[in-house]
Amino acid sequence: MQILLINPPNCGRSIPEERYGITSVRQIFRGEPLALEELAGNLPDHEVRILDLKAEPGGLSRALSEALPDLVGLTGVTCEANTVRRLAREVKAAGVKSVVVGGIHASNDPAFFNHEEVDYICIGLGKLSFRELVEALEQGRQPADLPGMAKTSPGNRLQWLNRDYREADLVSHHPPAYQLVAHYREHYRLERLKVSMGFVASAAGCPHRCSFCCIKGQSDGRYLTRPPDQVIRDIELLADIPVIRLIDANTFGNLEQARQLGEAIKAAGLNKQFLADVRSDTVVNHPELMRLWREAGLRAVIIGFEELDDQRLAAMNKANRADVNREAVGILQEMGITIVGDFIVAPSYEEEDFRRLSDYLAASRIDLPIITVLTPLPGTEYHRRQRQEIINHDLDYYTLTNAVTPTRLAEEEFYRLYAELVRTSHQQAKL
Ligand code: B12
Ligand code: SF4
Repeated sequence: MQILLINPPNCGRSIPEERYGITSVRQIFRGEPLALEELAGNLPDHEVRILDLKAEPGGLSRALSEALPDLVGLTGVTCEANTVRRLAREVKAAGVKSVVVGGIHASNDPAFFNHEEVDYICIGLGKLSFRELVEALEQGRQPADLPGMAKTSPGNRLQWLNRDYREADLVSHHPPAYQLVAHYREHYRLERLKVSMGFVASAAGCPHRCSFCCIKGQSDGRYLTRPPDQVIRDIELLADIPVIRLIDANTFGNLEQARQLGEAIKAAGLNKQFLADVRSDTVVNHPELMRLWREAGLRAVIIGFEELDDQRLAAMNKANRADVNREAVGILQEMGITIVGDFIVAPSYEEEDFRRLSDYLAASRIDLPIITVLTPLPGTEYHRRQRQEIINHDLDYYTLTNAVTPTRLAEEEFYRLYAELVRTSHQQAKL
């Protein structure tokens, strides 16, 4: 079967830019479409191409005219969801028989794609369900009972069988088809350090349940890990790439597995630098694990600090404390590990809250703060709680840099203070 997998272009709209001419909060991120490479790697008997519209924004008509695929698969996050539907319409209009949508938005809000331009919606990890679907379509069947794969039924309530996600659903014995994006490789760079960066997955999901986080939808709340030898195989496939981003939401969610993977990477002598997500309580409770990973090449970590006080952390169900966050920064700094710190400003922020965060960041040893706006992402607990408060339902704005619930300050004032915080924290960045 001829399959075209499409990564949507960089998209998303900005309220501060459109209403107040503030352009400084707009962010452009780059990286390879690992989800599509993973799906393609599991379809070795088919002719699969990957079109990365982030790297090649005008590439759709070229890709469709080169050879009309039998099936198109699209991925996307929430701010890309409208674009994914638009792309699906274009693809259908070109005569493609089957269109399948998956990814983090489809997994958390599948009903959004229950429209005629989409045939199937993949809910969760989906590597196995996608292969099963491709095989069925090839045999001329249109299954409506594949676990983890909803058949659309526009106008009706979307129904599907849940997939009970297990390690087997990671299908790690096939590596991602990195070769399919070789011609885009120059786009996948860590701009700040001017180096090429590759993505590798070692785990899926997260054992925690922060109320604002959409990761639960990836594997129906399970935390699943891949065998170390298969992670190392993937790292080795990215032979010429010096920096590897482990894209797991939480690389250290299973301590024993993380220890084994760290040991294995160290023993393999891969000579790579790694960037991975870790919680601050893991750092504080298991500094020996961080030390091991430092020796294995861990160059930088991304930590969700989110807020400055315990009350607000508790309201997010972060299951962590502000003093633990502070202690983790000290431990990592002593080990020479660079810290990228995520912080979330709430639409309820007042001038004093912005000032407090600004003072904290100026005094802290966090190398690169990333500051987003608290957003009720569909599928999250926070969305369920805030549903009635949402004033902006256009998913183009769900970039995590817009307030989609009312700001307590006058809106323009909120964005001016937010933009100022982003600007000064970038100026002070040590990375
Ligand atoms: C790498 C990454 C990126 C890369 C994406 C590379 C690309 N696709 O071009 C870059 C750096 C470009 C990026 C950008 C952004 N990102 Co980002 N990113 C991630 C990260 C760290 C990993 C994603 C990943 O590769 N996962 C690995 C793959 C294998 O898993 P997966 O995507 O879930 O895919 C599996 C299944 O979903 C399924 N599947 C996926 N697609 C499809 C398609 C089909 C057809 C099928 C059948 C199945 C299927 O199969 C896959 C294999 O099992 C996640 C956090 C995380 N740890 O997951 C955030 C994350 C996805 N990003 C997020 C966000 C918000 C953004 C940005 C808006 C920027 C920002 N402020 O953070 C931009 C959006 C781009 C834009 N402006 O248009 C949020 C999304 C929240 C949401 N619901 O929207 C996440 C969850 C992080 C977070 N803060 O919570 N991101
Ligand atoms: S620890 Fe991180 S990945 Fe896990 S639920 Fe919380 S925010 Fe999401």
